[in-house]
Amino acid sequence: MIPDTLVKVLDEDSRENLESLGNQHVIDQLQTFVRLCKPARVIVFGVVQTDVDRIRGLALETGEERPLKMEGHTIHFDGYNDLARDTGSTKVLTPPGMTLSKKINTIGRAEGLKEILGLMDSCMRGKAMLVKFYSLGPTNSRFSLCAMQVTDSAYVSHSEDLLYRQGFEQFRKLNGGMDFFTFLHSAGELDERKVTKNYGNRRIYIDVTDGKVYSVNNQYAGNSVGLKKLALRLAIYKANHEDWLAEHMLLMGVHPPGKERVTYFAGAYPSACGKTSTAMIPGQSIVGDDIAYLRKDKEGYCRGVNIEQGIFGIIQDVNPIDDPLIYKSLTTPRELIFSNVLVSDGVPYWLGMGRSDIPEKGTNYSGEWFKGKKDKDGNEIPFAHGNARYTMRLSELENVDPRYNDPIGVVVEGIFYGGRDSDTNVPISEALSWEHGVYLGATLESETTTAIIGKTGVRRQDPMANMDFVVVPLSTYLTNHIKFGKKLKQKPRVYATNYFLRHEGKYTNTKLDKKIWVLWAEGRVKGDYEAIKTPIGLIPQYNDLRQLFKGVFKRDYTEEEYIQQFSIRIAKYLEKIGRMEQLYKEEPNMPREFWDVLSQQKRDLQELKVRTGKDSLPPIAFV
Ligand code: SPV
Ligand code: MN
Repeated sequence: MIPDTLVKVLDEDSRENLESLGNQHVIDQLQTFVRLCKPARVIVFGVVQTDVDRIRGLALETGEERPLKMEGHTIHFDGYNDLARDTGSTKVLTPPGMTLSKKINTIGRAEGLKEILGLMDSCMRGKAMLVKFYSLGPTNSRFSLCAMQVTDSAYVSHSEDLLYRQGFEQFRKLNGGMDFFTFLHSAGELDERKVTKNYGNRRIYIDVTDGKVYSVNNQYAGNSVGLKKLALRLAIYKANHEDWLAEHMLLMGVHPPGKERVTYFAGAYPSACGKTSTAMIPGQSIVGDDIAYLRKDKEGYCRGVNIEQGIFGIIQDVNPIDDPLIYKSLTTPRELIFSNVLVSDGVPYWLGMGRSDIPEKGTNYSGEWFKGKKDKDGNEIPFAHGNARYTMRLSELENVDPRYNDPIGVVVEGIFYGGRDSDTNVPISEALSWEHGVYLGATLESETTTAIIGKTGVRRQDPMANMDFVVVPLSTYLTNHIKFGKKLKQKPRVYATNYFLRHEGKYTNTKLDKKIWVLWAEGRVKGDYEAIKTPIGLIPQYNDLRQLFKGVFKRDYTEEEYIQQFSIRIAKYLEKIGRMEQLYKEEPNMPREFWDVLSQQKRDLQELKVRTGKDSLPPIAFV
């Protein structure tokens, strides 16, 4: 039964769609949201393609997106203070009795609900409430979850149409059940640039026990697009109460040259640590670049699916040399949303795009921009933002993996944990065991960048690149990882990567070198290479890398480079262990396995330091 409150604001199609969905829980929630947000009208989208086209049209109509010169391309701007994930305003609602790690931002459920519902009161006055149904993950799959997005932002809806699979039919298959996530979002009042006005009242509150997220007064997709990082938080909660993993991970097929095989890897990298460019390494295939669900299959293998079908990628430094595949996709006609780049004469420009003819004026995230424009603190505003993005479907890419939509997922044989540090980790190492692999994930660190609001250049601890999203105690999350692997018959091998090592201030590797590390890991999984055992893990032998560099890039990789890159920086690793002890001693009930690995490494490294009197040892010392 559709109540009168709803009937009054629904058009004929919307009413039919809602009726054919056959879910009273959906109707009840919508009724509550309509009473709260008081939209002028409600559009409930169904299954037909015209609905998908209509949303893009709406985004242009409302002015949240503007057309660019290239066919299918549009530009969207977020507010000047809303250009990255806002961890400060994002909180988990905790009912009485729930305690989370100190690192996780929380607010009492009753208090938080009162606050956010207060902020959302009448937030859609005069606007349309858009209601869409999606599938997180491929449809007809045991991995996938149903998600309902309710928003007043056509940009949010349009982004979701590019990024996620349509799920109306999947919702119908719930047969009226309530096993779905709900995301209620409002961009709030917009100014003449169609940018959120009341950004000071930005809030993102996660109601994990009720499977809902409320997000208000923001537009940046990491805060507004429910199915992305908001759903990841709900999924992590669900996964940790069941027996699977919801991870901030890419999925890719690795194709060693000259061999007829593909080996699938997952990979977690904090923002701006090379995740998308790893997933897009030339010659490999992409299944997903951001979020994966992992489950054990009947045979005991680890299987993974991409819960998305698109990319919301950082555009800075995408140029024909470093990221040729993405660059090509961004400069040819297709349905694509740019955000927070510079636009001049309908052409987008971004930082590090490799062009020397950047215009001296145009429109950017600060409004009308001109070279030399300063912000209110007197700092010069760059022509484009460092966290500017592009949003497009994976199917647009020529390197999309043929199985990216496979409902049974791909067998994950390896996992990368990729940090960003200038002075500690070697470019690639292999974990000594699954438990050591969990340790490598748990001790991931990155030097901060613009993808998270805050200072840049500070080391940030980011377990499994998931710190912002873990809504259970960290110890519970890591225990779940250890248990997950223990149950597998065929455990993925785990690798730590670091593409950002420096020597005398300069990067020791080119951006393309990651291809070699990835191919080496693939060869390890398949038994092609021996490795050198060190206290921090297994590292490559010089000869294997030399041959890989020669074969792939026709480049002579010198022994000097190898020693510089793969020396074990004992003192630095010990400093890192110190930071990890600080972080994790705050966590009650940490899995014993974590402390076992940490103590072992500490002992080995200290013993090595005492024995050799050295702060750093070349690989040869371990042969
Ligand atoms: C990331 O920064 O990890 C992203 C973009 O994938 S965001 O949606 O902001 O999380
Ligand atoms: Mn991400």
